[in-house]
Amino acid sequence: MLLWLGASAVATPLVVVVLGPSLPPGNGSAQASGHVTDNTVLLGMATPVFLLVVVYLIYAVTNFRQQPGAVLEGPAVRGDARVQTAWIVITSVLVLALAAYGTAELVGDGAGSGQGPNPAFAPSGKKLQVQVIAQEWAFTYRYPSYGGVETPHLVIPVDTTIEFHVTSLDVIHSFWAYQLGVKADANPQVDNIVFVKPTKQEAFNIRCSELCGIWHGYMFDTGRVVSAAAFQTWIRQQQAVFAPVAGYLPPYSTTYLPQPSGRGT
Ligand SMILES: [Cu+2]
Repeated sequence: MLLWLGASAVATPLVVVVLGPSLPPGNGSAQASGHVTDNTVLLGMATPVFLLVVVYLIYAVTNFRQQPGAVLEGPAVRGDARVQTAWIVITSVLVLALAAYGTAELVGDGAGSGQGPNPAFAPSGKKLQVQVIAQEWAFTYRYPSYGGVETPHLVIPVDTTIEFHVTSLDVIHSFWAYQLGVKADANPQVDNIVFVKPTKQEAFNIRCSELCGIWHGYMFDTGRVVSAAAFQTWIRQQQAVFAPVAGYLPPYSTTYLPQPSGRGT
């Protein structure tokens, strides 16, 4: 017990203070920073549990080793009210505390996960809507507040709450913006809403995280978080570049149907 207490007293602060800040997914958004905190809490709580197992194992291997020539096993230990009670109480407290903590974190800011068409937890204040359209095998993005322009790249302004509307034109995909701490399923005919507030101007990785067909592994992209001014410049460029095809786009909608009528023409 003393060995375990000593090891925990040394290792737990080290894990929390030294390892914690470098845990995934980084600090690209308020939600991603929340994930880092959550991962640190989980790892910090798991450290004494892990050490209990390891310290006991090493102690048992060195101290309960069978002596040469011995043929008998030690006496069986059956039932110990104190140990059993301690085990049930401690593990219950750990799991229930994590459930409460996880719920509080989720209620706080949605934690960067898709909340479906009617989000239970929506941040207040100004939001920029960006639609993420998945299809085999690429993502495209529409900006309804900029005339519904559709672009093959995702660029968003820093320190702005983004309201992603994630949908699919065909099969089930999943929109995963790693450094932003965002993951949301892209289902056909579903408007899956996810909120994120990027806090760092950086490039971020986008991947499809739902096996969606033969080129699923190539369904990735690099997005960028830029300054508000740079975003304005970029979105105007996109509007100009895509102006000639704008007339061929379907009107902006939360979901889209495939167009069988277009086949064979
Ligand atoms: Cu996909």
